Amino acid sequence: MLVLRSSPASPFGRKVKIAALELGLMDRIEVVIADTTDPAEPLRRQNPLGKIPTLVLEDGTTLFDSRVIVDYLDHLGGGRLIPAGEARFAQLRLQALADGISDAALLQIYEARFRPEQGRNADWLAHQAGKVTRGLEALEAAPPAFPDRPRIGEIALACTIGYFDLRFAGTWRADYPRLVAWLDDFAARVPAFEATRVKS
Ligand SMILES: N[C@@H](CCC(=O)N[C@@H](CS)C(=O)NCC(=O)O)C(=O)O
Repeated sequence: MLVLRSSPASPFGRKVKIAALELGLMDRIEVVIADTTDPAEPLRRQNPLGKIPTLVLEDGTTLFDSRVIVDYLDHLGGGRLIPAGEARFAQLRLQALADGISDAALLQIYEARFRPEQGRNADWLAHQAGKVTRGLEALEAAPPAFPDRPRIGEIALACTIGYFDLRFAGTWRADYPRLVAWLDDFAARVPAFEATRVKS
C-alpha cells in the first residue's frame, strides 16, 4: 500500500485524493492523518518540511509536495490528469495559480492561528490577501473550460475554491458568481469532489 499523510481539510491533500479517485488508484492508498504541529509526528522524518500531503511509497521512499505526488499518481494511472504537449503547460499553470491562492489563504489563516494579535502585521496580511483577490479575479474573468474528465489544473482549482467555502464560510461567493457556477458544474461532474468534502 501507498500511505498518504494528510488531513481532511488540506486543499492540497484533497487534490491528491481526487486525483487518486479519478485515476482509480484510491484502493492502493491508505490515508493516515498527520498533525503538522506535533514535534513527535513521523511526518517530520517522512518529509523534512513537515508538510502535508506526503506520500510514502512501498519501499519507504517519500514523495512531496502535492504536485510531485499527483505527477507520480498520474504516471501510475496512465497519464490522464497531466496532458502531453501544449495543453500540459495550461494545466500546470492553472494548478500553480490555484495552489498559490491556497498558499496565500493558508498564510493568512496561520497568522491568525499562531501569532498573538498584537504581533500581527496588517501590511503583510494585505499582501497575501492581494494574491488571493487577484488570483480569484483572474479566474472569475475567464473560468477554465474542461472536458468530460477533469485534469490536474481543474482539480486544483476546485480544491482551492472549495477551501474558501470551508474556511471563509462561503463569503467569497457573492464576489465570484462565475466561479460559483464553475464549482457547481465541477461538483456535478466529478463525484470525487463531494466524496472528499469536509463537513464543517
Ligand atoms: N506546496 C505544498 C503546500 C503544502 C502545505 O502548505 N500544506 C499545509 C497544510 S494544507 C501544511 O502542511 N502546513 C503545515 C506547515 O506549513 O508546517 C503542496 O503543494 O503540497
